[in-house]
Amino acid sequence: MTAENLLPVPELYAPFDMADQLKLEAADLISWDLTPRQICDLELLLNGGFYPLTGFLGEEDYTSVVQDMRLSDGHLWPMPITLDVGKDFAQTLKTGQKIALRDQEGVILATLDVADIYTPDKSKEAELVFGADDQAHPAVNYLHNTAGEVYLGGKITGIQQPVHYDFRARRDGPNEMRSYFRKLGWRRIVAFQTRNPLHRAHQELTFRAAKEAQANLLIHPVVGMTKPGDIDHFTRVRCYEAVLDQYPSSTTTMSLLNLAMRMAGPREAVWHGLIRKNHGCTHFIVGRDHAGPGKNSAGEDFYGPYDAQDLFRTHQEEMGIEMVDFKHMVYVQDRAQYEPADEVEEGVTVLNISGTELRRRLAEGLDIPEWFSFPQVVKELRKSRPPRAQQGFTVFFTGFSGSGKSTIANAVMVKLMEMGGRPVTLLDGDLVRKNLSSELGFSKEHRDLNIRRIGYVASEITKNGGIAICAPIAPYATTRRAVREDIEGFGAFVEVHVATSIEECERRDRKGLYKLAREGKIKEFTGISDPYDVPENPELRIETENAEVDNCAQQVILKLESMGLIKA
Ligand code: PPS
Repeated sequence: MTAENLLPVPELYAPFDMADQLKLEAADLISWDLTPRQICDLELLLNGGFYPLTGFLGEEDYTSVVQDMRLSDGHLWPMPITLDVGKDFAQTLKTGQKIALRDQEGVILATLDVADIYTPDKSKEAELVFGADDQAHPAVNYLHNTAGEVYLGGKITGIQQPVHYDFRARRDGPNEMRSYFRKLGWRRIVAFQTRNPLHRAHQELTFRAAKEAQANLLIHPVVGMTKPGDIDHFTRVRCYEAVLDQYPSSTTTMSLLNLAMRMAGPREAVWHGLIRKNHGCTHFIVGRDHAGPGKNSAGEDFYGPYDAQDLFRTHQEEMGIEMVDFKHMVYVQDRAQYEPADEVEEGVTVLNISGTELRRRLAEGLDIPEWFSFPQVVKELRKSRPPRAQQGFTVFFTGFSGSGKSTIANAVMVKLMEMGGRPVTLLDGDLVRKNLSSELGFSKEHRDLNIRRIGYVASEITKNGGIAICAPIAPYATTRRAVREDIEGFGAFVEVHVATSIEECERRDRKGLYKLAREGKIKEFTGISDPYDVPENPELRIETENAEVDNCAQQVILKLESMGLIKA
C-alpha cells in the first residue's frame, strides 16, 4: 500500500470569511456545554480525523454502526460518535433547530443542526459495541453513569478549534500531518498508537515495524482521554520526547492525538486504523490485546488477545491501511538485546517487566533497570509517580449515620498528624453540609451532588500530595465509584466501610435522629426510609460493635501501612 496522502481530507470548519458572522449568530442560540469527551470527539470530527462523519450520529446511522459497524450508507465505521445530553435539555429542543456547542469555558466551538433527538438502548449499545453490558468496562460505565439519556444527531459546522495551551507544536490535524509527510516525501508511514510511556521494548518493536513495512514511523500517542488511572499525558509526552532521540534521525516523528479512547478492543483497533488513515498513514501497528479494557466483573478478559488483529485483518483492504502486527519483545540477557519472543530459542534467559511490576517498583521506589527503560524516561516517571509513601491519598469512610465514621475519622486524622509529613484534611459529613453543601437536602440527586463535591475536593488534595479523609454516609455505590475514579488518577483511594448495623446505630441514636425518622419527622433517612448500598469490595471493613475507637483507627492505620501509603 502507498500513501493517498497527497490530497487533503475534508474538514468541517466554516469558511474562514464566514466564521466571525457565524459566531455572532451562534451567540443567540441555545447552547450545550460540551463534556471533556465530547470536546475530543468534536475536534476529530472538525479536523477530518473522523472522516467520513459529518457530525454526531443520527438514529439511523447510530443503529447501523452499533449493529453492523457501518454507517447507513455502507461506510465502515465501528464507533458510535454521539452527542449525549440530559433529558431536560433535550426537551427544550426541536428537530430542525440549530444549537451552539461550547467548551467548558463557554467558548463557542461549533454549531449543530439538530436533525435527530433520540433515546438510545444503552444496554444494547454496550452489548454490541463493547461486547458486554458490564460496568467493569470503562466505556460501559461511562455510558450508564456519565452519558446523558438522550442523543442528538446532526451536521456540525466548526467555528473555532478547541484550544490547547500544552505541547502546541506537537498537535497536528490530519491535513497538517499529510502536508508534513508530503513535504518530507514520506510515502509509506506506519503509525504507532499508545497510551503508555515508551520503554526500550516499544522503541525496538516500532523500529522493527518501520523496517518491516519499509516505512517511516509516526509515534501517535493519545492525549485526549485514556483508561482511568493511566499516567497523565504531560508526563508521557515528556517521556516520548526523550525516546525520540533513540531513533535514527529523519526516520521518525511524533504527533499528539486528542482522541477520547473507549477501550473497545477489536472495534477500537479498526477505529484507530481509520483515524490514522485519515492522518495520511499507510500502515498501523496492532498489538496483542489492542485497547483492551482489563478484566470484566467475573475476572476474565473482555476480548481474546488477538481479536483486534483478526478484526483489523478482515477489514484492512477496505480501510486502505495495512496492519503490522505487534511482536511481543523480550530482553535476551545473554545477547543483551531485545528480540521477538517467538523467535527466541528455548532455554535462553529472557527478562521482562510487566506494567503491574513497573507500577509496583515506582510505587515502592525500587530499581528500574537500564535494560528495561531509558534513564530519562524513568526520571520523568519517578517525578510524577513518587513512591506511595510520598503521594497524596484519600481515605473514604462510608456507613450509616451514627455508625462511628466521624469518630474513627477524627482518630485517624490525629494519628496521621502525629506522624507528620503530609497535610491532612477531614471532610466530615456534617461539616461539609454546614459549609460546602449548605443548600442541599437528602434526595438522591442532592446526596450525589454532595458526594461529588467531597470527591472533587479530595481529588484536589490528593493531587497535591495531601491526605483527604472523608466521612459522609455516601449511600450509593455508583457515586462512590465515580469518586474513586476521580481520585485514583492522582493517588490511592481507600474505601473504609464502617459496618455498624442499622439496629445498632438506631440503638445508639446519638443525635436523636433515628427516633425522628421513625416518627416520620425526618424523611428519606438512610437505612430507615432511604437505601444504602453496602460496599462490595471496600479496602477495609470495620466492625465497631464491641470495639474501641482506638482499635478501629489502628485498623485503618495498619491498612494504610500495608498499602505502602505510610511508613511504619
Ligand atoms: S450523604 O447521603 O452522604 O449526602 O449524607 P451526609 O452528608 O453524610 O449526611 C450528614 C448527616 O446528615 C444527618 N441527616 C441525615 N442522614 C441521612 N438521611 C437523612 N435524611 C438525614 N437528615 C439529616 C445525619 O446526621 C448525617 O450525619 P452522620 O455524620 O452520618 O451521622
